[in-house]
Amino acid sequence: MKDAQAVTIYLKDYQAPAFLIDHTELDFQLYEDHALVQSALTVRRNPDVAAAAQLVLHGQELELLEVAIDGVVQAPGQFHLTEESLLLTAPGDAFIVTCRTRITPQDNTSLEGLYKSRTMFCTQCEAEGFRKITYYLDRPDVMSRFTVRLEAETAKYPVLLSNGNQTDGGVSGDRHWASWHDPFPKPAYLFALVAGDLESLDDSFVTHSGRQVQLRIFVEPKDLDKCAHAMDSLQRSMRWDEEKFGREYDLDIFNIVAVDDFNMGAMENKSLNIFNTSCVLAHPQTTTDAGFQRVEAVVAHEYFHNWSGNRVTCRDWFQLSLKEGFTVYRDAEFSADMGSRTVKRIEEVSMLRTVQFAEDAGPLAHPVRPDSFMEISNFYTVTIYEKGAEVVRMLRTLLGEEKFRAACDLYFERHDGEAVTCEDFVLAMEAVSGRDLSQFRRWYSQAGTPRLAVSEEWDAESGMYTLNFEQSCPPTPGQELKQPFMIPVALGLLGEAGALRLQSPDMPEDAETSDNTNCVLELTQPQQSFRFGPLPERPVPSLLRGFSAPVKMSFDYRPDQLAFLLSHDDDGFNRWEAAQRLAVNAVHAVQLEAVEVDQALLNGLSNVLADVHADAAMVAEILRLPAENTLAELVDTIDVDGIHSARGKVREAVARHLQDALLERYHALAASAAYAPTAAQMAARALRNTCLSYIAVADPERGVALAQQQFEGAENMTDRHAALVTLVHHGEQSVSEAALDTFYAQFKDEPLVVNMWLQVQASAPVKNAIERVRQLLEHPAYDARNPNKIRALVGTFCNANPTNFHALDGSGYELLRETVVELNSSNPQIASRLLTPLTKWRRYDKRQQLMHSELQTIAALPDLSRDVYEVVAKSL
Ligand code: B3K
Ligand code: ZN
Repeated sequence: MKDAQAVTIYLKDYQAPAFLIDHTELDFQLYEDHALVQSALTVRRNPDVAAAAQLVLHGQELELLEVAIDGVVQAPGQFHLTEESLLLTAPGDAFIVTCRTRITPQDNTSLEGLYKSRTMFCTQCEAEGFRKITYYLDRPDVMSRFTVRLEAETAKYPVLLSNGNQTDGGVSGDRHWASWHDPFPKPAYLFALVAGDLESLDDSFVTHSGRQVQLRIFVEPKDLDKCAHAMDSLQRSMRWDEEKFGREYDLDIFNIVAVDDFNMGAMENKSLNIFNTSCVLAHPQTTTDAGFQRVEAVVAHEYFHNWSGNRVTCRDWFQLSLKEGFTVYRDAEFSADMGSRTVKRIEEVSMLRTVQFAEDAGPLAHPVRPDSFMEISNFYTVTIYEKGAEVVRMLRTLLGEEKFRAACDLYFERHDGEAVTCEDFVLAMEAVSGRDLSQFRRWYSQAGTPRLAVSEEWDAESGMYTLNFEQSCPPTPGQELKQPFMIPVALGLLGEAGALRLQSPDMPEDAETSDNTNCVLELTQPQQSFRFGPLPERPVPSLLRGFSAPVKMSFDYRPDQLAFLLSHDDDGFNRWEAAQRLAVNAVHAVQLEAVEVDQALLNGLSNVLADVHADAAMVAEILRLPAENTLAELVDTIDVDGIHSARGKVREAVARHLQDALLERYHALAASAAYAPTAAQMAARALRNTCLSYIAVADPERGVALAQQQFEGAENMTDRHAALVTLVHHGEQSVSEAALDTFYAQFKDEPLVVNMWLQVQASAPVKNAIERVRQLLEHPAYDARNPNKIRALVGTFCNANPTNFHALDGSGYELLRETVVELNSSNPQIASRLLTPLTKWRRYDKRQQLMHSELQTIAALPDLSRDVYEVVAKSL
């Protein structure tokens, strides 16, 4: 690690750019062993900033061939080159910088900048990848109109794409070229280019005001039959954004390109979205329902960025959540509208609790708007994305549907074409609602998950019911003391006969109440009480409905009260929540004193399973016990084996108690129609496969036999995959091996299915898992350069196989360290992301030392990337 690379960048040091670039002209000559990039930048001084003598352009890993200002080639003494910049003397207020650089996309394994994925050229520029293409003001507040010409060999790269509209093209010898112009000014992070041998699925969309948009999804020819779902998702997203947010598409072309080697899910480059194949390809034979849903969600997310991100972008990277949190909120609402709103919310909250709360409780905790960073790539986190979306959701809850929508309209209208801040977003919310959101702003500046302790008082004589709230927030790195948050608490009070009418002497007259049985309390003080009544009976409170705030809420519910909420709450989310609380209590009780599993849980789940009219997806969610990682998040010191074994016992008790009903529903839910990714069918498959896995727990012989039948007869990947998981997790070794071999033989030419095959093995809670993973690292199907493969094998093992990853001999930690060390030089972004499980070392008792020492070994490496350095240094 060079000291210069361990530089921390602070939000408080933000300065507007001294120069702007009105127009950017780029010319790419793509060859088999290098690429030549020629740029012409129309630069002018920023009139709002004190004059600077020097223009400092960003650049990394570039070979500078020539730089000229207004046509005058600069001699070596006239410019200054460092490892990360090019300094030029500005001749006046406006001038043209032309630059020629040489790069080697073929050797670019970081998958940032211009690189090759299999046979095609593609780019990834967010956050700071453009500087690996040419010298530039690579910061989001410099927005420029781009004109791009690209040229490559015709036979190998028949398709040449960039942002905006194609304006020209032609052939010269065995090469051809295309010119593109994007009329919308944009930051360099939204630039994209693709050259490859691709085919496309074509369709169209007519916008609200009648604009005819050509839609194309480009893939390798073998994948053309897997694009229909993405196309359908895109069209539905475009319509939905018009209807729900009044946002219309603004160009005549919208292209999506699928690439195999990609560091994340997808990228929202203006009119040329680039996708990881895993987030665009879908076919019933090769994709599970979860895969179909992911494609729908990611297509929507990237499309929605056209407004929340592209038309209105971020001033600086500290504001990342301005576009990401808001866009996650938008895609979550879209998915909720497409399927079951309650199930979608349950999925979001499970993930938030397991992953984001853990981040908030660890050494890398940071606010939704961070104050500082070393490497921005490390800040594409669940806090920025998912907690950021929760912050937007709370604004919606506080303002109400209508005012929230009006405030979004105002935000887009005020800032169209600008690079702005989270503060601008909140200001729009204030302007429309007339509210003072000063205290609410702490959600952007304070890290950590607030605790909310709730208690009740009941006065039988007067019928007055009091809820007492006490909020606090634990310290996080650099933030010892926290100020109280503004916390919206949605609630209802339930009586024997149903929801009670709410009247409270402590709530303002105009408080947001959707009806008189639901209300939203606004907590602002460390301690606060609200009275309700007079009530006809002592109620059971349904608190934090729909998870109205990202907090850890505690209330001393009795088991019978939870059972009551599980069967009677009209808030679907809180029905699930009641089951989760019962399950968590059962696991803790078994872990502490090996007692019998609470009847309230068993009977409650039994009632839910028996309700054939309830949404099957919701039933499946309620039956699913909290994951080991979720349970780990609830305790200070994590006992990996204790959690695993206690959860296993509760699972067995549930499985045995429900055995007959599980079998009955398993058979009753058998498919009667051809596969379709509809909400109803997906719900049935989810519940049926949940039943299958429980049956295998209660009666392995029967479960394995059923799984075998299902595996052989499956007509879609959802059922085949679920059966495979059951066979591998519960079958004898010979059964499990045979199924894995059959599966591999059938799908070895489908990379995304091979990833599932790796995942199933990496997550198996079986004895020899680590050896298996080591063997797979050598398997021809594995590719140590492909992020999807790395995530499927090593990522899954470290994150979804707790007992094996945390093996007491340290073998799991060693495997992770070896992988990180290898990736540190080839792909630092993936290396640092993979490291996350080791950063939690303080939470583990006897394993601490082993985890810590692996981190130290990494820290001592001579050439640590900035990405890995930051994570390791902050964790140690
Ligand atoms: N904006 C991109 C993420 C880019 C990550 C760069 N390391 C995808 C998305 O959130 O839509
Ligand atoms: Zn995004």
